[in-house]
Amino acid sequence: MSSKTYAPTAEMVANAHVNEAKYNEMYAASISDPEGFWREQGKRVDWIKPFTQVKDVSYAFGEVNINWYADGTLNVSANCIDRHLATRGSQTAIIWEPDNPDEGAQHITYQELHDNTCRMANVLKDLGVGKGDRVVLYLPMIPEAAYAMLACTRIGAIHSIVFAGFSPDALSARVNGSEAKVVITADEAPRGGRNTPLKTNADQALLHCSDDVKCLVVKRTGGQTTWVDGRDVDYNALAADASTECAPEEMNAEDPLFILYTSGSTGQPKGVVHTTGGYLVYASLTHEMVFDYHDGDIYWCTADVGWVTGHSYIVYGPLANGATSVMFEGTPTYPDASRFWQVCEKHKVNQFYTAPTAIRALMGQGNEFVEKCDLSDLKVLGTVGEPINPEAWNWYNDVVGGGRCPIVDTWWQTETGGHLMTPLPGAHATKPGSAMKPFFGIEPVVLEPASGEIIEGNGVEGVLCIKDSWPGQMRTVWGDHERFMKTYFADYKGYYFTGDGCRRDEDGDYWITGRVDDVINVSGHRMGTAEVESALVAHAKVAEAAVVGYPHDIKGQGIYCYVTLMSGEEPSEELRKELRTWVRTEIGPIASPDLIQWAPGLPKTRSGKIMRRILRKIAENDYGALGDTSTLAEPAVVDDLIENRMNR
Ligand code: 6R9
Repeated sequence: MSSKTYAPTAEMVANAHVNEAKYNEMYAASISDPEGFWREQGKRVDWIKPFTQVKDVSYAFGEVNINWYADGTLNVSANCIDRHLATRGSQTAIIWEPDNPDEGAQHITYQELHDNTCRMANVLKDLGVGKGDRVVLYLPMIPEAAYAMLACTRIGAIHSIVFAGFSPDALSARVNGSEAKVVITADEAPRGGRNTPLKTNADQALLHCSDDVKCLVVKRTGGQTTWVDGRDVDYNALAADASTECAPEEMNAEDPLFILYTSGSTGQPKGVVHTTGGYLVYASLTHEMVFDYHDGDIYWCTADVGWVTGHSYIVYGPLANGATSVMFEGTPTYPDASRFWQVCEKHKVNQFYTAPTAIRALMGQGNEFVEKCDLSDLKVLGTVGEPINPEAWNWYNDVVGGGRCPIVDTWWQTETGGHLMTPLPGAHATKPGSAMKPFFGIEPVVLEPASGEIIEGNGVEGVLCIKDSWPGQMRTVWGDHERFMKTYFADYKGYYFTGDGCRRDEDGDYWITGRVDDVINVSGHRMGTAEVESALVAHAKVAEAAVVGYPHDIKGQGIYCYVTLMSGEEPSEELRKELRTWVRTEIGPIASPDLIQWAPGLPKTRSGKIMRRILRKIAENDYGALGDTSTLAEPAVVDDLIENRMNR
């Protein structure tokens, strides 16, 4: 394991918000006096009624209850827009870069953001949306996605964004799960030169939803085909006449801000709930510190607003800080593998934040795509979503960053609202692949997986939990507080259980080793193996299925499916294709199986439990190390699976 460190340049250290001494001092203060630390940080946002209480948290199993700034009131859109108008009304808030570069970028000022957000808010109000109502967004990466998010916060509605790559089935499940009043979508979503028929997908989804749900349709390409009178509403027509003023609703700090569905190890995706005050404080503080954002910088996070990264680090964090945030509709390789770097050059990007899967894909295309662009404005590079392998890290550092831009490898989760572990650009010498240090207020603990005992000292490995709360933490699972407690607070009592494993090296720096549960991470997209399994067994010809991850050069992990067919069904290449398409329609293209192995039987214990450990080893091509197989009901099943494994 590489232990070479990369120190920030003297210039970076001198200009950064936080150098090493300041990090040590602030971190120590945040742990010894969390109340005092977060009281001070709470002042980052504008309150309508200032808070007097800071933290009121119980991690006690059975009564988990998380509150921050609970008696304060505020409005998120006022913090992200209105409070900047006096000083930066004509500053660009969002630079929108379309899928096709020939279409030309848009620069949206804070004043324009205000006017368009208010228009959207008024349209939603006219549709009967009010405080506490849910609105589902199923949109391309267009400025209207940001307007819609901010418009919801303006009127106190709770948004739930469904990534445009999800299928109609996944969309209807989320519309129903959150009992949304309105779905906001667009005619089509251009990505990588191809158009996804979003409205057509929404039409299919809405067949399975209440007739009362309205569909607000934004025009993107003009490729509209169907229209359901009485249900579908033309956004552009209404927005043209809508007022550009809409008073922000006074919200309690603990009122829900958004729901975001994410995958876990069991069952269907759960609706992660974030609330208003603590989330905004945390998103804004981490955005400024972790990217070392300074006034006037151009900041670009390549994520989609359908993921938590897009929520916290395209919209809420940057806009709360009055930043200029780039919003990109396209893909890293369209029109060619130079696109990211051309956008960096064109908009003089200073902070660039992307996922390891994109870095690996671009690294494979050759350096000339990077080298032909002027990347001299870059100051800080970031990665998120999955562990980054040292080879990709080094390429990012050397070829993209020219060896002078610190890489912030940010570890966090949908549940955490913002970064929990990451180096800070001016404070830490980095190590390729290490998330390095806890952020302010975060106290990681490494636990013995079986006993839950704390493992002290350095050079240790175990499961990663967090002691105590931070303001950006999720508060509950939508409609199911029991599930919230069971998922995060039951296995290791008194701690927040992250689901990740980690190593604390000899220097005390942290390395995330990956999920310790049945969650896999495919191209940085989080997926429960159980979801893919239930999609497979929903197919008439499938009797049983077990899904595991396996190492994949570009995606990080690929989806490996063991499928047992109904008796009488014959395996064939056509059926493989059919099952792949089936899973894509059930969940979405991101869940497309990479490998499907026909399994006459699955390895099970005598009590009937599938032994996933063995399936994982076979998929990893590590069948020499199957471990204890003595509890197998039918050992011969394993020999067959090894014999016929897919990725030799
Ligand atoms: C923000 C986001 C969360 C899971 C998390 C972990 C993995 C995220 C990582 C990382 C290693 C990093 N993960 N960042 N692993 N290094 N820098 O990705 O949220 O989609 O909820 O995924 O992603 O396994 O538990 P989410």
